[in-house]
Amino acid sequence: MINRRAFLKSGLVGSLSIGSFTSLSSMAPFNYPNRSKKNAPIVISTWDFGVAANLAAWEVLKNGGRALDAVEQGVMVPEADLKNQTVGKGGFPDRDGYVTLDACIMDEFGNCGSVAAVENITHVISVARQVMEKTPHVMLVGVGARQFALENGFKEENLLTPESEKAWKEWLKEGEYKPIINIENQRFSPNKLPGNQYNHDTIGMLALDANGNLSGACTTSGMAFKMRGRVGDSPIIGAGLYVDNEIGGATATGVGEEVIRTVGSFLVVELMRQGYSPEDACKEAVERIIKKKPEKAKEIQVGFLALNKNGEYGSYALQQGFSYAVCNQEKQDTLIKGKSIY
Ligand code: SD4
Repeated sequence: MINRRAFLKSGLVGSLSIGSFTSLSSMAPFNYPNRSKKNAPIVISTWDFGVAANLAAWEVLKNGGRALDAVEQGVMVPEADLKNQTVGKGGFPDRDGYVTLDACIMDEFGNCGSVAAVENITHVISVARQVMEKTPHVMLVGVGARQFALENGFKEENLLTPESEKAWKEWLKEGEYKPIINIENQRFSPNKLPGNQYNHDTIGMLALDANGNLSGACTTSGMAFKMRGRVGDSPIIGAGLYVDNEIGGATATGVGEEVIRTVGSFLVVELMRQGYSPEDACKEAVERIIKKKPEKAKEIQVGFLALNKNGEYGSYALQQGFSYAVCNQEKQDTLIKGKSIY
Protein backbone atom coordinates (compact mmCIF):
# COMPACT_ATOMS: atom_id res chain seq x y z
CA MET A 1 0.00 0.00 0.00
CA ILE A 2 1.35 3.43 -0.83
CA ASN A 3 1.69 5.54 2.33
CA ARG A 4 0.99 9.27 2.44
CA ARG A 5 4.62 10.36 2.56
CA ALA A 6 5.59 8.15 -0.35
CA PHE A 7 2.58 9.41 -2.24
CA LEU A 8 3.57 13.05 -1.71
CA LYS A 9 7.19 12.29 -2.51
CA SER A 10 6.23 10.68 -5.76
CA GLY A 11 4.74 14.02 -6.80
CA LEU A 12 1.47 12.35 -7.65
CA VAL A 13 -0.58 14.97 -5.80
CA GLY A 14 0.82 17.84 -7.84
CA SER A 15 0.72 16.09 -11.16
CA LEU A 16 -2.80 14.75 -10.58
CA SER A 17 -4.30 18.08 -9.66
CA ILE A 18 -2.52 20.05 -12.36
CA GLY A 19 -3.20 17.34 -14.92
CA SER A 20 -6.90 17.11 -14.21
CA PHE A 21 -7.20 20.91 -14.11
CA THR A 22 -5.66 21.27 -17.56
CA SER A 23 -7.61 18.49 -19.15
CA LEU A 24 -10.92 19.79 -17.76
CA SER A 25 -10.28 23.26 -19.11
CA SER A 26 -9.42 22.02 -22.58
CA MET A 27 -12.36 19.63 -22.88
CA ALA A 28 -15.00 20.36 -25.50
CA PRO A 29 -18.35 21.49 -24.03
CA PHE A 30 -20.79 18.74 -23.15
CA ASN A 31 -23.56 18.13 -25.59
CA TYR A 32 -26.87 16.60 -24.63
CA PRO A 33 -28.69 15.77 -27.85
CA ASN A 34 -31.83 14.75 -25.95
CA ARG A 35 -32.16 18.13 -24.24
CA SER A 36 -34.37 20.82 -25.63
CA LYS A 37 -32.49 23.89 -26.76
CA LYS A 38 -35.57 25.83 -27.73
CA ASN A 39 -35.29 28.16 -24.74
CA ALA A 40 -31.58 28.84 -25.21
CA PRO A 41 -29.87 31.19 -24.95
CA ILE A 42 -31.27 32.73 -21.79
CA VAL A 43 -29.91 34.65 -18.82
CA ILE A 44 -31.64 35.37 -15.51
CA SER A 45 -30.49 37.32 -12.47
CA THR A 46 -31.61 38.60 -9.09
CA TRP A 47 -33.28 41.93 -8.32
CA ASP A 48 -34.17 44.89 -10.47
CA PHE A 49 -30.57 45.76 -11.31
CA GLY A 50 -30.44 42.35 -12.97
CA VAL A 51 -32.13 43.92 -16.01
CA ALA A 52 -29.07 46.01 -16.92
CA ALA A 53 -26.72 43.18 -16.01
CA ASN A 54 -28.61 40.74 -18.23
CA LEU A 55 -28.24 43.09 -21.19
CA ALA A 56 -24.45 42.91 -20.93
CA ALA A 57 -24.65 39.12 -20.66
CA TRP A 58 -26.95 39.04 -23.68
CA GLU A 59 -24.29 40.73 -25.83
CA VAL A 60 -22.23 37.58 -25.33
CA LEU A 61 -25.07 35.06 -25.58
CA LYS A 62 -26.75 36.48 -28.68
CA ASN A 63 -23.53 36.04 -30.63
CA GLY A 64 -23.24 32.39 -29.66
CA GLY A 65 -20.81 33.13 -26.82
CA ARG A 66 -20.13 30.98 -23.80
CA ALA A 67 -22.40 31.19 -20.73
CA LEU A 68 -19.32 31.64 -18.53
CA ASP A 69 -18.28 34.80 -20.39
CA ALA A 70 -21.87 36.03 -20.33
CA VAL A 71 -22.29 35.77 -16.56
CA GLU A 72 -18.92 37.39 -15.90
CA GLN A 73 -19.67 40.31 -18.22
CA GLY A 74 -23.19 40.57 -16.82
CA VAL A 75 -22.39 40.89 -13.15
CA MET A 76 -19.55 43.31 -13.86
CA VAL A 77 -22.24 45.91 -14.58
CA PRO A 78 -23.53 46.27 -11.00
CA GLU A 79 -19.96 45.78 -9.71
CA ALA A 80 -18.97 48.98 -11.50
CA ASP A 81 -22.18 50.89 -10.75
CA LEU A 82 -21.39 53.43 -8.03
CA LYS A 83 -25.08 53.89 -7.30
CA ASN A 84 -25.44 50.23 -6.44
CA GLN A 85 -24.58 50.09 -2.76
CA THR A 86 -24.73 46.33 -2.35
CA VAL A 87 -22.40 45.04 -5.07
CA GLY A 88 -18.85 46.02 -6.04
CA LYS A 89 -17.50 49.58 -5.94
CA GLY A 90 -19.80 51.86 -3.95
CA GLY A 91 -20.96 48.96 -1.77
CA PHE A 92 -21.71 49.61 1.89
CA PRO A 93 -18.74 48.98 4.18
CA ASP A 94 -18.54 46.68 7.16
CA ARG A 95 -19.10 48.15 10.60
CA ASP A 96 -15.48 49.29 10.80
CA GLY A 97 -15.78 51.22 7.53
CA TYR A 98 -14.09 48.78 5.13
CA VAL A 99 -15.80 47.72 1.88
CA THR A 100 -15.17 43.98 1.52
CA LEU A 101 -16.41 42.03 -1.48
CA ASP A 102 -17.35 38.38 -2.03
CA ALA A 103 -17.85 36.58 -5.36
CA CYS A 104 -17.89 33.20 -7.02
CA ILE A 105 -18.28 31.73 -10.47
CA MET A 106 -18.95 28.22 -11.82
CA ASP A 107 -18.78 26.83 -15.35
CA GLU A 108 -20.24 23.95 -17.36
CA PHE A 109 -17.40 21.60 -16.41
CA GLY A 110 -17.98 21.96 -12.69
CA ASN A 111 -14.93 24.20 -12.38
CA CYS A 112 -15.38 26.95 -9.82
CA GLY A 113 -13.54 29.90 -8.33
CA SER A 114 -14.28 32.12 -5.40
CA VAL A 115 -12.95 35.07 -3.43
CA ALA A 116 -14.10 36.45 -0.11
CA ALA A 117 -13.47 39.53 2.02
CA VAL A 118 -11.52 41.27 -0.72
CA GLU A 119 -10.71 44.96 -0.31
CA ASN A 120 -9.88 47.59 -2.94
CA ILE A 121 -10.67 45.54 -6.05
CA THR A 122 -13.87 46.32 -7.99
CA HIS A 123 -14.32 43.32 -10.28
CA VAL A 124 -14.05 40.48 -7.81
CA ILE A 125 -16.02 38.22 -10.15
CA SER A 126 -13.08 38.34 -12.58
CA VAL A 127 -10.67 37.60 -9.73
CA ALA A 128 -12.83 34.57 -8.87
CA ARG A 129 -12.66 33.47 -12.49
CA GLN A 130 -8.88 33.76 -12.45
CA VAL A 131 -8.70 31.72 -9.25
CA MET A 132 -10.67 29.09 -11.14
CA GLU A 133 -8.58 29.24 -14.29
CA LYS A 134 -5.08 29.99 -13.06
CA THR A 135 -4.77 28.17 -9.73
CA PRO A 136 -5.41 24.65 -8.53
CA HIS A 137 -7.63 26.13 -5.79
CA VAL A 138 -11.28 27.10 -5.48
CA MET A 139 -11.19 29.89 -2.93
CA LEU A 140 -8.86 32.72 -1.92
CA VAL A 141 -9.70 35.18 0.84
CA GLY A 142 -8.68 38.54 2.29
CA VAL A 143 -5.16 39.86 1.72
CA GLY A 144 -4.15 36.72 -0.18
CA ALA A 145 -6.99 37.20 -2.65
CA ARG A 146 -6.08 40.86 -3.11
CA GLN A 147 -2.42 40.00 -3.59
CA PHE A 148 -3.38 37.42 -6.23
CA ALA A 149 -5.55 40.03 -7.96
CA LEU A 150 -2.76 42.62 -8.00
CA GLU A 151 -0.29 40.06 -9.33
CA ASN A 152 -2.73 39.38 -12.14
CA GLY A 153 -3.12 42.96 -13.26
CA PHE A 154 -6.14 44.16 -11.26
CA LYS A 155 -5.90 47.75 -10.03
CA GLU A 156 -6.27 48.82 -6.46
CA GLU A 157 -9.09 51.33 -5.93
CA ASN A 158 -10.88 53.01 -3.08
CA LEU A 159 -14.31 51.35 -3.07
CA LEU A 160 -15.89 53.54 -0.40
CA THR A 161 -17.91 56.28 -2.07
CA PRO A 162 -18.89 59.44 -0.14
CA GLU A 163 -22.53 58.25 -0.23
CA SER A 164 -21.74 54.88 1.34
CA GLU A 165 -19.45 56.52 3.89
CA LYS A 166 -22.25 58.88 4.83
CA ALA A 167 -24.71 56.00 5.25
CA TRP A 168 -22.18 54.15 7.40
CA LYS A 169 -21.66 57.19 9.64
CA GLU A 170 -25.43 57.46 10.02
CA TRP A 171 -25.56 53.80 10.92
CA LEU A 172 -22.79 54.24 13.50
CA LYS A 173 -25.04 56.57 15.50
CA GLU A 174 -27.22 53.65 16.49
CA GLY A 175 -25.07 50.79 15.28
CA GLU A 176 -27.85 48.25 15.51
CA TYR A 177 -27.19 45.32 13.21
CA LYS A 178 -30.64 44.24 12.21
CA PRO A 179 -31.62 43.20 8.71
CA ILE A 180 -34.85 44.81 7.57
CA ILE A 181 -37.09 42.81 5.27
CA ASN A 182 -37.36 43.94 1.68
CA ILE A 183 -35.01 46.81 1.95
CA GLU A 184 -34.09 46.15 -1.66
CA ASN A 185 -37.30 47.72 -2.92
CA GLN A 186 -36.93 50.81 -0.84
CA ARG A 187 -33.46 51.63 -2.06
CA PHE A 188 -34.68 53.45 -5.10
CA SER A 189 -37.90 54.78 -3.62
CA PRO A 190 -38.36 58.52 -3.08
CA ASN A 191 -38.76 57.93 0.67
CA LYS A 192 -35.27 56.75 1.30
CA LEU A 193 -34.66 55.09 4.62
CA PRO A 194 -31.79 56.09 6.90
CA GLY A 195 -28.46 54.39 6.37
CA ASN A 196 -28.93 51.81 9.10
CA GLN A 197 -31.84 50.26 7.28
CA TYR A 198 -30.22 49.34 4.02
CA ASN A 199 -29.18 45.82 4.32
CA HIS A 200 -29.07 43.44 1.47
CA ASP A 201 -28.94 42.78 -2.23
CA THR A 202 -26.63 40.57 -4.23
CA ILE A 203 -26.47 39.76 -7.90
CA GLY A 204 -26.73 36.08 -8.70
CA MET A 205 -26.82 35.31 -12.42
CA LEU A 206 -27.42 32.07 -14.33
CA ALA A 207 -27.06 31.61 -18.08
CA LEU A 208 -27.71 28.87 -20.63
CA ASP A 209 -25.88 29.47 -23.89
CA ALA A 210 -26.75 28.52 -27.46
CA ASN A 211 -24.72 25.32 -27.08
CA GLY A 212 -26.89 24.30 -24.15
CA ASN A 213 -24.19 24.89 -21.53
CA LEU A 214 -24.80 26.47 -18.15
CA SER A 215 -22.74 28.80 -15.96
CA GLY A 216 -23.39 31.05 -12.99
CA ALA A 217 -21.91 33.99 -11.11
CA CYS A 218 -22.63 35.68 -7.80
CA THR A 219 -21.11 38.90 -6.42
CA THR A 220 -21.86 41.14 -3.44
CA SER A 221 -20.56 43.50 -0.81
CA GLY A 222 -22.47 41.30 1.63
CA MET A 223 -24.70 42.43 4.46
CA ALA A 224 -24.30 46.14 5.03
CA PHE A 225 -22.30 47.07 8.13
CA LYS A 226 -21.51 43.45 8.80
CA MET A 227 -18.93 42.39 11.41
CA ARG A 228 -15.40 42.78 10.17
CA GLY A 229 -14.39 39.44 8.61
CA ARG A 230 -17.95 38.21 8.18
CA VAL A 231 -18.50 36.25 4.97
CA GLY A 232 -21.96 35.26 3.78
CA ASP A 233 -23.24 32.66 1.37
CA SER A 234 -22.46 34.47 -1.88
CA PRO A 235 -18.86 33.25 -2.40
CA ILE A 236 -19.58 29.77 -1.01
CA ILE A 237 -20.03 27.22 -3.78
CA GLY A 238 -23.20 25.27 -3.04
CA ALA A 239 -24.65 28.02 -0.85
CA GLY A 240 -24.78 31.25 -2.87
CA LEU A 241 -24.34 29.53 -6.22
CA TYR A 242 -24.27 26.08 -7.73
CA VAL A 243 -24.26 24.84 -11.32
CA ASP A 244 -24.48 21.29 -12.61
CA ASN A 245 -24.44 21.22 -16.38
CA GLU A 246 -26.51 18.01 -16.44
CA ILE A 247 -29.34 19.52 -14.43
CA GLY A 248 -29.35 23.29 -13.91
CA GLY A 249 -28.11 26.11 -11.74
CA ALA A 250 -29.29 28.03 -8.70
CA THR A 251 -28.31 31.16 -6.82
CA ALA A 252 -29.39 32.83 -3.60
CA THR A 253 -29.87 36.27 -2.13
CA GLY A 254 -30.78 37.46 1.34
CA VAL A 255 -29.47 36.57 4.76
CA GLY A 256 -26.49 34.41 3.89
CA GLU A 257 -26.20 32.60 7.19
CA GLU A 258 -29.50 30.80 6.59
CA VAL A 259 -28.48 29.93 3.02
CA ILE A 260 -25.19 28.45 4.22
CA ARG A 261 -26.96 26.41 6.93
CA THR A 262 -29.09 24.73 4.29
CA VAL A 263 -26.46 24.66 1.50
CA GLY A 264 -29.28 26.32 -0.40
CA SER A 265 -28.20 26.49 -4.05
CA PHE A 266 -26.87 22.93 -4.08
CA LEU A 267 -30.15 21.82 -2.51
CA VAL A 268 -32.15 23.54 -5.26
CA VAL A 269 -30.10 21.85 -8.00
CA GLU A 270 -30.41 18.45 -6.33
CA LEU A 271 -34.17 18.91 -6.03
CA MET A 272 -34.30 19.69 -9.76
CA ARG A 273 -32.35 16.48 -10.32
CA GLN A 274 -35.16 14.68 -8.51
CA GLY A 275 -37.64 16.15 -10.95
CA TYR A 276 -38.74 19.35 -9.23
CA SER A 277 -39.42 22.35 -11.47
CA PRO A 278 -37.11 25.33 -10.82
CA GLU A 279 -39.86 27.14 -8.90
CA ASP A 280 -40.84 24.11 -6.80
CA ALA A 281 -37.18 23.41 -6.01
CA CYS A 282 -36.72 27.01 -4.81
CA LYS A 283 -39.90 26.77 -2.74
CA GLU A 284 -38.76 23.56 -1.07
CA ALA A 285 -35.38 25.15 -0.24
CA VAL A 286 -37.12 28.16 1.31
CA GLU A 287 -39.35 25.81 3.31
CA ARG A 288 -36.26 24.01 4.57
CA ILE A 289 -35.10 27.34 6.08
CA ILE A 290 -38.47 27.80 7.76
CA LYS A 291 -38.36 24.26 9.12
CA LYS A 292 -34.93 24.84 10.67
CA LYS A 293 -35.70 28.27 12.14
CA PRO A 294 -39.43 28.98 12.02
CA GLU A 295 -39.36 32.14 14.15
CA LYS A 296 -36.32 33.67 12.48
CA ALA A 297 -37.65 32.90 9.01
CA LYS A 298 -40.52 35.36 9.55
CA GLU A 299 -38.10 38.23 10.11
CA ILE A 300 -35.60 37.78 7.33
CA GLN A 301 -35.52 37.61 3.56
CA VAL A 302 -33.99 34.80 1.52
CA GLY A 303 -34.72 34.27 -2.15
CA PHE A 304 -33.62 31.50 -4.52
CA LEU A 305 -33.50 31.68 -8.29
CA ALA A 306 -33.05 28.64 -10.55
CA LEU A 307 -32.61 27.77 -14.21
CA ASN A 308 -32.71 24.23 -15.56
CA LYS A 309 -31.01 22.64 -18.53
CA ASN A 310 -34.07 23.22 -20.70
CA GLY A 311 -34.05 26.96 -20.05
CA GLU A 312 -37.01 26.81 -17.66
CA TYR A 313 -36.68 29.10 -14.66
CA GLY A 314 -38.35 30.02 -11.40
CA SER A 315 -37.84 31.55 -7.99
CA TYR A 316 -39.19 31.54 -4.48
CA ALA A 317 -38.54 33.80 -1.50
CA LEU A 318 -39.44 33.91 2.16
CA GLN A 319 -40.93 37.39 1.93
CA GLN A 320 -42.66 39.38 -0.76
CA GLY A 321 -40.58 41.91 -2.62
CA PHE A 322 -38.02 39.68 -4.32
CA SER A 323 -37.73 40.25 -8.05
CA TYR A 324 -35.63 38.80 -10.85
CA ALA A 325 -34.77 39.74 -14.40
CA VAL A 326 -35.08 37.50 -17.45
CA CYS A 327 -33.50 38.03 -20.84
CA ASN A 328 -33.97 35.80 -23.89
CA GLN A 329 -34.55 36.00 -27.63
CA GLU A 330 -38.14 37.15 -27.11
CA LYS A 331 -37.57 39.97 -24.66
CA GLN A 332 -34.43 41.33 -23.08
CA ASP A 333 -35.69 43.39 -20.15
CA THR A 334 -38.33 41.39 -18.30
CA LEU A 335 -38.55 41.96 -14.55
CA ILE A 336 -40.58 39.33 -12.68
CA LYS A 337 -42.07 39.58 -9.21
CA GLY A 338 -40.96 36.49 -7.33
CA LYS A 339 -43.43 34.33 -5.41
CA SER A 340 -43.06 34.07 -1.67
CA ILE A 341 -44.21 32.17 1.40
CA TYR A 342 -45.24 35.12 3.58
C1 SD4 B 1 -24.84 37.87 2.18
N1 SD4 B 1 -26.41 36.90 0.66
O1 SD4 B 1 -23.74 38.38 2.28
C2 SD4 B 1 -25.58 38.05 0.89
C3 SD4 B 1 -26.32 39.33 0.92
C4 SD4 B 1 -27.50 39.37 0.03
O2 SD4 B 1 -29.53 40.26 -0.53
O3 SD4 B 1 -27.71 38.59 -0.82
N2 SD4 B 1 -28.41 40.23 0.21
O4 SD4 B 1 -25.37 37.24 3.09
